[in-house]
Order: sequence, then structure tokens, then C-alpha cells
Amino acid sequence: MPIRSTSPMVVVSNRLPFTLAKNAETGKLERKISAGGLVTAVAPVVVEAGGLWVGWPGIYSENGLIEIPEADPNDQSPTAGLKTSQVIAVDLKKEMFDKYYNGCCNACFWPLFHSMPDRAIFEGDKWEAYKIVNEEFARLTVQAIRQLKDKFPNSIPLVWIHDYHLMVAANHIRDMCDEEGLRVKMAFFLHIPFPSWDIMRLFPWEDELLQGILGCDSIGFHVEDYCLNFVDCCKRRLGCRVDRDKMLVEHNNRTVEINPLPISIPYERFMKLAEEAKSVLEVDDNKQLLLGVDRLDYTKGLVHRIKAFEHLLEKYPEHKENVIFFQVAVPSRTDVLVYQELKEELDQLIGSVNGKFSTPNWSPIRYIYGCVSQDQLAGFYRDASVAVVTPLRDGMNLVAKEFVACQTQEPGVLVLSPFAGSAESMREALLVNPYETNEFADILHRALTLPKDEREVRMIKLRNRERTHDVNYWLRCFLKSVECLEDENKTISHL
Ligand code: ADQ
Repeated sequence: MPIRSTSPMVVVSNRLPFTLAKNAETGKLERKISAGGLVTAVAPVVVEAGGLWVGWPGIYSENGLIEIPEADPNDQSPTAGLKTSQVIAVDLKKEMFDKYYNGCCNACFWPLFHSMPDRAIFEGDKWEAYKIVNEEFARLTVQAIRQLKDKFPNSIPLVWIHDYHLMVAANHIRDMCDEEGLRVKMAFFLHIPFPSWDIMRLFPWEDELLQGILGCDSIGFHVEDYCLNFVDCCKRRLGCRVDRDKMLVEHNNRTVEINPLPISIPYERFMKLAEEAKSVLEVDDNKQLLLGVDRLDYTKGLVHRIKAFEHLLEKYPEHKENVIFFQVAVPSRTDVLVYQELKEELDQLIGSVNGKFSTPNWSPIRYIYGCVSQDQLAGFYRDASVAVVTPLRDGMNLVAKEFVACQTQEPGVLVLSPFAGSAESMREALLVNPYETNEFADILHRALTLPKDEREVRMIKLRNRERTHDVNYWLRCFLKSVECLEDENKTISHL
């Protein structure tokens, strides 16, 4: 049963749900599909409810104009139904985009919100660029709202703003709508953690940031802790009246609702991929596979993980020649120095562990630095004995959930960091503090030697929970929280 919104929706995100790229032969712009869970879940609702999507298309315009092509007729992706008229591309100059995206979003908000303030760079000109870009997104969002008003004059559009790139767009949208007498409902969802007050107050322009987020009527975070952190910041920094139990914040004579909305994955799709995937990893039946799958990012704890694996081989030598650690790391933010340094550090560490322990017939670590297809990934998840998901801090972490969905054969074990949002509900995982190398090695040993009946019990519970709380459940919860979930037996009222 498709999920439907009673209001036409405008989704606003840094990136459009597909990127544009020039075809080398024809020179024409084409849509390149993104396969993330968010796009898979949200795009059909936008298509179905006749809504719009506002975002950056991944390219810079040559003449101030970006023409979005229609989807390829063979496109089977969830965004194929999004017509050109349903997409608004935000055209940004390269210099401005660099300051906003690299300078402010990635060099400041990313580390700060992951509670790594020493890595955060606070620069006034980058913050100014961030605000200008947010204003531009706001301007185009209002354009989208006007279009919806013409098309559906009797309904109030729902604007859903995503993530840390767009935290100060809402008030601009509100002001412009007020001026034109346009009614609108606004929601925000943050995909990364929201840190404690003590971290947040390091941001020199915290007031403006909090007020920006409070421009929305409804604010969602993955888990309750992040919600409470936000409520505390509003109280302590802005002096707002708050209700911590009901998660309400009063601001500018409005009551803003805060909701925990744990995101998830398209469970059935991953399960099906795993059932159909070929086994591509040539690993003897008697060897156990430990698996890591991450973007190459310092928050994901890759160096800590490899050090713990090294310690496992030292402390429990019986695993030598009997286990393989398979790490897949997607290149990420490759033009940023700290990411280049992290890659070098990891390359060296993996080289030194392999040099230290390899025998003529065995190397302990296999490492792919690159993107792999989702069906290949599903096969890796299915064939792994242990998934090692140990970020130093992570908003949610979808890899833990994808692994569980793909465990369609011999039950494996999930080793999970308590600092990932997913640890809040995935209670049957083996939890480990990634900073404590000795304990980490012990937990890896325990995971590798856990009896089958215990693995089974844990995995069944994990799978049942993720199956019912999948990405569609998340979307329904969101629409319910903003009172826009269409009764699933009715047709859409605003059409
Ligand atoms: P990310 O930091 O990107 O997301 P995560 O939730 O783990 O982290 O999602 C990563 C995605 O990339 C997964 O779907 C995974 O399958 C895919 N992926 C990873 N390595 C890959 C590889 N080598 N090849 C192909 N695909 C690969 C942010 C937040 C998270 C939050 C999500 C969603 O940082 O905390 O869970 O948004 O809200």
C-alpha cells in the first residue's frame, strides 16, 4: 500500500534525489540515480502527492541556467516518476558552494555535531556564506510553494527540510510566505546527532542557528537523546520555555514540537537482494569473515577498528589463518585534507597489519577503497560472520540495519558501537566502546565464538524489529507527527 501525504510536499535537501552529469558522447545532461534509503522512501510520496523537490543538482551552471532532463525511459529508480516540473535546481557559484559546503557544513558542523570540537573550524566568512546559501534555498522553496498553491488552492503545503546543510532556511521561508499571505507547514529532520549543550555552545553563532531550526513547526531527530539535547540548548541559550516530557519548545509565540524519528532502511529490498546475490568472496568454508562497510570518514572509527583487529590476532592467536577482516570504504570528501590524511593513515595501518601477520596462504585484511553495488553489498552482508559497526559517533548508521536485513542464511553477529543512534534500539547486538582496544578485541573474539543458538536468538529479534520498523514505518511516523498521513484506505484528499 503506497504511503500518501494529505498535503502536497516540498522536500528541500542539499542534493537533489539524483545528480546531473554530462553524457560524454552527446554532451547532454543526464540524471544519475542515487539509491539511498531516504530517496527510495520519500521520492514516491513526492511523486504521488504532486509535490516538488528543491536541491543542488551536483553541477555548476555555465550560463546561469540548469535544465533538468526528464528521466530516461528505462529508468526504474524511485525518482523516475519525478517530472522535470517537479524539480527545482538550486544554482550556486562554485566559490559560494565551497564556502558553504566544505567550509561551513563539513569543516565546522560535521565535526561539531559529532562531538569532535577540536576538529571544527569556526570562520565568520564561511558562516556568512552558509546563511546566503540557505536564503537562496528558501527563495526557491517559496517559488515551489507558490506553484503548489496554484495547483492545489485548498491545501496547505508541507515543507520538509533535511539535514545540517539547511538549518537556517525556515525563517526566511516563513517571512516570505507571511508577506505573500501563503500558508505553509514546515518540518525539519536532522540526519546526524544533535550534540549536548556544552558542545553546542562552542559555536559562536549558536543563537542564530537555534532560532533558524525553530523556524519550523516540527523538528525530528533520530533518537530521544538528540531531541533532549536540542530542547536543553533552546532553554539554556535562548531562554525558551520548554516541556522536556512532551518535547515542546515555545518560541516567538509559537509552540514547536520535537520528535524522535529513527530512520531505517528498505528492509524487504535488502533481504531480497541478499537472497538473490551471488557469493563473490572466495573464502574457505572454515574461515570466518568480519565485515566493515563505511564511508571513509573519521567519525566511523576505522583506525580504532583495525587496531582492535590487530590486537585480536595478538591476544587470541587461534584466529590466525582462520579469520579475514574485509573492509569496504567508500571514498568521501576526497578534496578535503583531513580525509586524505585519514586515507593515508588507514592504508599504512592495513599494510603494516598485513605485513606483520600474513602467511603464504593468508592475509588477514582485505580492503576495497571504492563504491560497490548494492547487490554485491547484500552478498557481503549475507556471507559475513560478524559485522563490525563501530563509529566513534553516528546519527543512526544504516549499515547495521542493512546487515541484519541481509542475514538470510547462517546467523551472524552484529558488533555495534553504543555511540551510533542505532544502538538505542538494536539491543541484541554485542556493544563495544571503540576507544577501548583491549575490550574491543575481547568482544570480537566473543562474536567469533558465540554459539549458534545464541546467534540465532539475537538475530531473529534484530530482524523482526527492523522488518517492522523499516524506512516506510519511519515515513509514516513522520507524516503522522505533522498530521499529514493519508488514511491508507482513502484516496488523496487534495488532488
Ligand atoms: P552516512 O554517514 O553516510 O549517513 P550510514 O547511515 O551508515 O552513514 O549510511 C551509509 C550508506 O552508504 C549505507 O546505505 C551503505 O550501504 C552505503 N555504503 C557504505 N559503504 C559503501 C560502499 N563501499 N559501497 C556502496 N555503498 C556503501 C548519514 C548519517 C547517519 C544516518 C544516515 C541516514 O551520518 O548516521 O544513519 O545519514 O539518516
